[in-house]
Amino acid sequence: MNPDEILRHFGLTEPLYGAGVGRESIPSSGTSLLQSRSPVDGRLLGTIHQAGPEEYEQVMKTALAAFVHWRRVPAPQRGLVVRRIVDRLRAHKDPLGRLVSWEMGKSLTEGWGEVQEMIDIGDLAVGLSRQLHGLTIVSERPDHRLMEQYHPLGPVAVITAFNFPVAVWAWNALIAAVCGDVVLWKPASQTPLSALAVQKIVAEVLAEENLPEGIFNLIIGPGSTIGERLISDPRAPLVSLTGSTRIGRHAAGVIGGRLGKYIMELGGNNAIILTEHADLGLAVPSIVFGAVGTAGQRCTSTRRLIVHESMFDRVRDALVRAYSSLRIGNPLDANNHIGPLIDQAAVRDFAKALDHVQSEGGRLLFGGKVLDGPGYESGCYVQPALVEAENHYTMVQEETFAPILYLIRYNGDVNQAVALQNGVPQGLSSAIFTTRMNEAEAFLCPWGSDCGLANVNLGTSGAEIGGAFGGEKETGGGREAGSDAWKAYMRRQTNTINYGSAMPLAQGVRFEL
Ligand code: UN1
Repeated sequence: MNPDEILRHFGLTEPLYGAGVGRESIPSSGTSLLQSRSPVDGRLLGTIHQAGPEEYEQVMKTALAAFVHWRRVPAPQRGLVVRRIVDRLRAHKDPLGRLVSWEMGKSLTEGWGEVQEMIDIGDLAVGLSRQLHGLTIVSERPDHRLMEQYHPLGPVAVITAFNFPVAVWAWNALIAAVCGDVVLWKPASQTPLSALAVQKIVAEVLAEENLPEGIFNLIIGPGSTIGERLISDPRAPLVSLTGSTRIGRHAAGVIGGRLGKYIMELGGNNAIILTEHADLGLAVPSIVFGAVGTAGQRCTSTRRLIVHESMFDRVRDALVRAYSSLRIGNPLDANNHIGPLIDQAAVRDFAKALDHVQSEGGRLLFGGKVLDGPGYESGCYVQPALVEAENHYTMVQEETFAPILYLIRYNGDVNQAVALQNGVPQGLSSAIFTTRMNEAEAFLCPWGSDCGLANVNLGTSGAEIGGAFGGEKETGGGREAGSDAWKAYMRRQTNTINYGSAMPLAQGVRFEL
């Protein structure tokens, strides 16, 4: 299927509009156009009329009206609707995965993997729809009951990044939906067509179920207008934002200023530690996938490798060998390991970071070229880079969203490696390779890794959806996906019920009339 066929398959024929509450999108009154260009070969995939303030208002009003209905639907029935959406995603896995690959540039196996991630979280949400539970707590007063309930929260704003153009929506939207919320989705400007395809799939199911429009909504528009409106709108009690620390810091200020709730999933600077007891047979493929998978554009991508001095030369040589065998090119060709970066701006950031780190003393060990010539006409392909560096370099302290792996030596014990791993402002994902139990436990213990994700003998990326996903420090502190992350999408209410005939006060306070 070529991109035109995929878009036709999803009924995405021009004119395309950025605002949608149901099956038909809302024609935009504004004139702002957004072009989606494929980083694979530079072709124009489609042009979207972006939403303006009027469409925003229409979407928000429809969402609020839908919420009034949706929150009354019993949660297990909401789960059945999500189940139908998941069935439909299963049926569309191939074309949707392909569209993600064309529009974002990730390899096709990762494009399919991304749709699988949507399916997995959807399955989890269906199960969860029968498990939304609070506690009951013993009361200190006779004939009293104390309990907690979780109630739907309202419209949830979901702002997603280009690197997982559809899965991160699903983590948020499918969980929010079983919780009884409605969702307003603002996707990244680089990947609007993938979002439009998902909106079509979902709206189709809702129409078949005779549900009102406005449960799942899409608003494609510039961050400076639509994004700002979403974060400052008190009608959206929760904003879930995936993006850079810079954007997250701004949004957290705005949302915090109105005392709204947020889930932030921001930058990572993820490290793998290789101790002197690491099994390199396990470690090397994990490092390479972590560093070059999705062309280094996952928030969980491996950016730093902290290697014990005694292993350093062996590891460096093994990585140079592995990097030499990587095939870079069209991500829809299964022979290639790595596709393009998202756009030429990302390529410029990659080149700038490499220049900068070398000016700080970093040594380029392999790669780092911007590729041109046949197959690379889009100008978005680069050769992944290996750089020997030190942890305190400015560039090593920052997240560059590109395939650059910094190799850092240590010569002490595991605690020294952990201190280096923790010695950055971000705190998303981390990993250690060791066959020694005491080293693994030192990494996982309370004074070990300070990240939201900490793995033993596997890499930093590719988390399953069953666990809570997110990180500490500048990563923003939010948690999405599995475990009890659903609680953030609901409001908690504590209830005290008196079933006796007296009116005792708590804390033994006496008040008699
Ligand atoms: C992201 O890069 O924003 O753990 C999400 C992973 C994927 C999700 C990454 N399951 O790499």
